[in-house]
Amino acid sequence: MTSSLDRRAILGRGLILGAATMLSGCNYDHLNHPDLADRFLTGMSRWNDRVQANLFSQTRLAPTYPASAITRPPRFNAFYDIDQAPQVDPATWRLELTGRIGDKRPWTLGQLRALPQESQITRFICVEGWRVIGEWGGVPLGQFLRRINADIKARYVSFQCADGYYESIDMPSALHPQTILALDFLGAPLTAPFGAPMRLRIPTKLGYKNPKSIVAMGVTNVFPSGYWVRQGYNWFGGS
Ligand SMILES: Nc1nc2c(c(=O)[nH]1)N[C@H]1C(S)=C(S)[C@@H](COP(=O)(O)O)O[C@H]1N2
Ligand SMILES: [Mo]
Repeated sequence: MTSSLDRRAILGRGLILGAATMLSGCNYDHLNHPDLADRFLTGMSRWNDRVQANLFSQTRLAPTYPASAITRPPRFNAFYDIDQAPQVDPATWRLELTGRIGDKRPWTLGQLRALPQESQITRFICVEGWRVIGEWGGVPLGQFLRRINADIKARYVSFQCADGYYESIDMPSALHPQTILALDFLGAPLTAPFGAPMRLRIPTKLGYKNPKSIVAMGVTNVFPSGYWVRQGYNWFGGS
């Protein structure tokens, strides 16, 4: 019998693969019917978002692994080469808060480190076709959202990064117990290429939904989209 987790995984990947296939398949058609092709693709992708959101369960956990399974060395990816990663000064860095949040005072790294921390060994999947297992530690996002008195009935949580990257996730995924604002990677503070001083680690979603070097976080009902989503990737991005 196929477990619901397996079915969700198969369906999720199938939808993403389907969208990717159509994207390349439509390039030719695009020459003749640019508006129609764009509208069709965006419509399909938003439909995929809804299907995936309905299949998502806040209590279903992504698989965790033993320390022996950790991939070494880790694998870097961004829309630039590793030596171009933004250098953020941890002493002056602040997490800025915007939107539907009761207490919008910015947070220092020291304040975030003083909160209860959790760490987990999970699998990270990039749509480019590779996967690694790593250990990330930090502050559970759901606990943080409640602490800053965020409107957890709002639809989206958005993230802005030091390199201009941006992403957003649905509120149920933000409140998932394995979704963390990661400060540590492989047992040490995050390094610049891997998202220092803070990144989102969300093992229920694909790699591009894990923004690095976050400088601002917002809570909103207005669809914030994302860097790769604007270029045709599916927004929900479940793994
Ligand atoms: N700020 C920022 N975050 C980002 C990206 C990026 O280019 N900039 N790339 C995303 C993609 S596509 C992937 S696969 C992962 C890679 O994370 P890693 O370098 O820790 O493997 O970061 C994601 N978060
Ligand atoms: Mo990725």
